[in-house]
Amino acid sequence: MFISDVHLGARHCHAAELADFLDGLRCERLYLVGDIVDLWWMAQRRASWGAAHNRVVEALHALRRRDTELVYIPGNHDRPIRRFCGLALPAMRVRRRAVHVTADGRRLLVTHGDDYDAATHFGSLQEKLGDWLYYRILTGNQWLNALRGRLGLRYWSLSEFLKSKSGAAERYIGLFVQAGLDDARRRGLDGIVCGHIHRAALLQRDGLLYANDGDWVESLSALVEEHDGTLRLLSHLGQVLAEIPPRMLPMACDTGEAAAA
Ligand SMILES: [Mn+2]
Repeated sequence: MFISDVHLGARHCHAAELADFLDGLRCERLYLVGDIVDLWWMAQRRASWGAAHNRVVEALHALRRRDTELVYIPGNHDRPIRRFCGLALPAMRVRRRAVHVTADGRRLLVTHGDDYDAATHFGSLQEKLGDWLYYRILTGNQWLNALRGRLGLRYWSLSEFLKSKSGAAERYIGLFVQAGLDDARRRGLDGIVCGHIHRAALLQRDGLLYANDGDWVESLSALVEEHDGTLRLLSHLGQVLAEIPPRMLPMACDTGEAAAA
């Protein structure tokens, strides 16, 4: 399983939903694909660390006790943890990036995704301004949905709406996806698993796979690989948002037989 962009300690983190999701989870390995703890927020703002945030940490400990292997790949909001890359701590391994091999043999680059900010012309000033604006919009979202809730209307994401209406956001996302795929191809891999842009996706393009596990601020989603290599994007309630079936694997036996013949 892969999750990222939890932003623990930040005001807009949906820690309770994540804790519920992790409580029922059984998996061999959990990749924490960056921005898990929002050190940036906690240093710049007042940390909002409530009981639900502790429940997430406890749920991770419980997974560890159930023999789930934890791999932490720090992102830009938990960048200081990159100092520990390469270490095998008792609880988890910390890596700058990883290569995950699926059951059907696909080799996937696992990385947070902020490395592609340069490719999307997203500088550090824009990063700071973007973060500020993003959190402002999320706060607007909370107010709006509190009001909608009181009026008996269902949840509606203002920031998703703005992102889908804004051509600049779509262009940015397009450049990000392409930069990720280019990086995977350069490394001779079959695809990429990342996060960072808070836009969950699971797709194939030019023979490569692009998976973005989303976030726990808005999309509340995770990426899972089943035992046969099927990849699924799941909502926090377990709904399947997207799926890619395993690759057929006749090659190994065919070539063997051909060689024997
Ligand atoms: Mn990030």
